[in-house]
Amino acid sequence: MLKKVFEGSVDYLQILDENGNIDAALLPSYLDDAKVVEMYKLMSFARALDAKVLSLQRQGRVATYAPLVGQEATQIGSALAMRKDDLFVPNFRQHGVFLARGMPIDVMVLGWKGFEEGNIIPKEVGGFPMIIPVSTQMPHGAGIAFAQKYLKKDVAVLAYVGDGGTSEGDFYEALNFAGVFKVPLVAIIENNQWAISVPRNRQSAAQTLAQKGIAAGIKVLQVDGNDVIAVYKAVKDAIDNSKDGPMLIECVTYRMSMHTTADDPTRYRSDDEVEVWKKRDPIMRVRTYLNAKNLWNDSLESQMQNEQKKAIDDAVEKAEKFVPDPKSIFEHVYSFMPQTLKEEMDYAVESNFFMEKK
Ligand SMILES: Cc1ncc(C[n+]2csc(CCOP(=O)(O)OP(=O)(O)O)c2C)c(N)n1
Ligand SMILES: [Mg+2]
Repeated sequence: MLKKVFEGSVDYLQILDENGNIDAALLPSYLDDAKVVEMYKLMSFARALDAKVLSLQRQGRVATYAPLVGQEATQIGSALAMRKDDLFVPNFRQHGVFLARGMPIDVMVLGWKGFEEGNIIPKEVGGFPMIIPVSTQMPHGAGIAFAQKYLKKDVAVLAYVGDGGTSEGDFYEALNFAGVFKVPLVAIIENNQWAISVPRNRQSAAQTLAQKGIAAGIKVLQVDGNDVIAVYKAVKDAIDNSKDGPMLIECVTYRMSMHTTADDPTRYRSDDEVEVWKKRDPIMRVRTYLNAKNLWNDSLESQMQNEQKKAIDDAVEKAEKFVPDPKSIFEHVYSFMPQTLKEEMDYAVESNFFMEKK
């Protein structure tokens, strides 16, 4: 006997195309004009913050930085879809998610300056600290989602991972666990086409990254990750259904800039490729849409830009006045601090190690 025992498919969702045209039949009824304006403002804010931090890094005023430019729709669309008590685990590029969830900008800047205090996230933000080891946040996310279910809380957990991160064992283990235990996990792949210098087509021979969830028995969807409305709808629907189990959403987007400030993308990718993606910009299409509906204009734009610039400049000024407690890098590692570490801590305190030497 030979019979087919499984067949799968992956849907792709786009609602607002790159020219600003909307697919009215797919526009969710719960999305009003004010929400789209909010999306536009937050995406612009995330981009303005990104540009500022990049320039601070180039001046030696913050340490290594991972730019988000190009990925605003994925980050803002998914963050705005979260309910008040929902939680999220980021990797290292989700500054837009933090911004949309109300993370104080000056605290984010502290993190980029390398201070532990930048990892103190207000509870209402619902975020966990950024992580560097690729994909380790995924089992955390699945476990946190399991805890919500165990505690009978109606809380969903969003877990962000890159295209590169989907090749890690942690990614599959998290999805497998989430599927078996039907936990309220919404796994979001930010497929920005690159994992440092490794392109998407070297990452996996699978036609989509979304289909990796099918093997785990969970719902999957591929979304235009540069369409904030599609991302919002996909994630909101996944959250609304999260009590019934997890979902994997692949957001197809593009990393317009370098991997981090330690990277030079011109060494491994062509300008032509970047030009193609420039035309798919996530912010421009929303502006075109809002302009056509008379919901936006140049004067609103310059007012917004001024407000956002002031908020960013004030936050940077505050962060630059921050005096770090040298103890903070030693404490909270061991419950009983080893003598050798204590000696190093005492030396750091006595010698004013972190203060600028005059
Ligand atoms: C376990 C592990 N391996 C390698 C690295 C080095 N590294 C940091 S980011 C990165 C690529 C991540 O690519 P992707 O998951 O697509 O996320 P993106 O940077 O594109 O947002 C690598 C290999 C690491 N931090 N952790
Ligand atoms: Mg990537």
